Amino acid sequence: MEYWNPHAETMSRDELSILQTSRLRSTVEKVYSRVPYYRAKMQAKGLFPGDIKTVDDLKLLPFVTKQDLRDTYPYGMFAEPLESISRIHASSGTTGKQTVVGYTKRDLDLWSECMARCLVMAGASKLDIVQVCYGYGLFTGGLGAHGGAEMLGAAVIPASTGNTRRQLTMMKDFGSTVLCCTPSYALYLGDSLKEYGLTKADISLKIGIFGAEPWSVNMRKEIEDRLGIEAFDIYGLSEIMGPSVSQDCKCHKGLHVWEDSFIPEIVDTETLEPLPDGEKGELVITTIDKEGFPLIRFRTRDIGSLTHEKCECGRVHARMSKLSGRSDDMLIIRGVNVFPSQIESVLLESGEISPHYQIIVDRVNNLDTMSVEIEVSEHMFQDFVKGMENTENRIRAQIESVLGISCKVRLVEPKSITRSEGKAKRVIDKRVF
Ligand code: DLL
Repeated sequence: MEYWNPHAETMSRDELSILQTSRLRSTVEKVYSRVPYYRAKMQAKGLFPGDIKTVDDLKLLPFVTKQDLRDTYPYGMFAEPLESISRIHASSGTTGKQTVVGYTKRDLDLWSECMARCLVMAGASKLDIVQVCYGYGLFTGGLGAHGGAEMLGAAVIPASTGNTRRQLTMMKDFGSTVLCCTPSYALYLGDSLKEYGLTKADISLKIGIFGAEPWSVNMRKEIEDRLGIEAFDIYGLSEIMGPSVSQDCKCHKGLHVWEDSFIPEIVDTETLEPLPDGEKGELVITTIDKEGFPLIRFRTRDIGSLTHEKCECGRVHARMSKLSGRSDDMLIIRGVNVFPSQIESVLLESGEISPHYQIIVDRVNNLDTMSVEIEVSEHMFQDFVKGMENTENRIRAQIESVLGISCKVRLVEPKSITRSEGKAKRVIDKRVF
């Protein structure tokens, strides 16, 4: 069994707890003294850093939400001065302000270390050729996977997204052995082999590291079969640390959270009380080894469960289940986070249509599609037909520029969208995860 960092990955639970306690305490002290937001929230609860003596005391601390990050936009939650920040990332797809995250040089090294552990956990080594088809940019997928593969000493192909023909040509000609991308794109690449006159025997891939969106065990099997690889599920989020917060090992029985850097908790979605192992709830993460942008009890909105049972792979780190949804209405479409409210604000701003709309998400040829059906108002419908296409195109362009992904827009007759007696059903998601 290979480990990237044998000591960090296989230390005893006792040793890990001691390490977590000391790192948690210094993180809490640091944010209390440097970030007014944390100080105010802790003071409101009558808490001082000294009250946090062990990891169990974590539950005393207040939660942080995405809204808190927006309220302190852009740099209000940074715990280091900008001169110490080496890189800035920002999350995609939020209404209004993005959430901005800063990494010091040491944070970037920690990120690469976590990613290198993930790669080795999947069986990769410095002999591999890693094709990274996650987007490079403010999205953390591309640069995150890239940094880890470089630290590992593998050869990295920074392919980024798009141009399937070129991706497959590179895969074949350059002899890529590890593929990093979203699971839906992996399936699409698998399907496209035939179209370009290739079979899985023409490529050298052996490992796939897929994440950024939910996917099922069945989908894993499909991808493995089509590309002739072993596929791994990698999790992360911009606010905490892009890809490599957790990933499954060769046992495929849950995703190991690198607990020497991130303490995971599962809380009840209603009461926000911590839940025991095995129970499903919202994943909350505290970073204990980050300098630039530490986060205490960040509510991820992702739903899953945890186990601290020892894994057959020998790693001590707790495992989270595959995620089974979110506690908010965020959709992930081709890896891009989309809030229905973003689409709604484009529609309302356009001022020419009625407020009845429906977002239909589907998976066609293994790629997510999104279409928006919007009712035109009665009085517009009379003389509308000729202007219809123009309006559809204009709204489509606005949505695409806000979200950064393509979609279809269709204007439909008045009263043709089913009315609901309670909350309007804005999203019809036909995808099966
Ligand atoms: O998606 C970071 C990432 C990049 C992870 C590449 C893995 C690979 P965000 O854009 O901030 O960051 O989106 C984070 O995506 O809260 C989950 O809802 C979802 N997500 C990420 N990985 C998985 C996964 C990146 N393996 C949000 N399974 C998270 C299910 C995932 N959902």
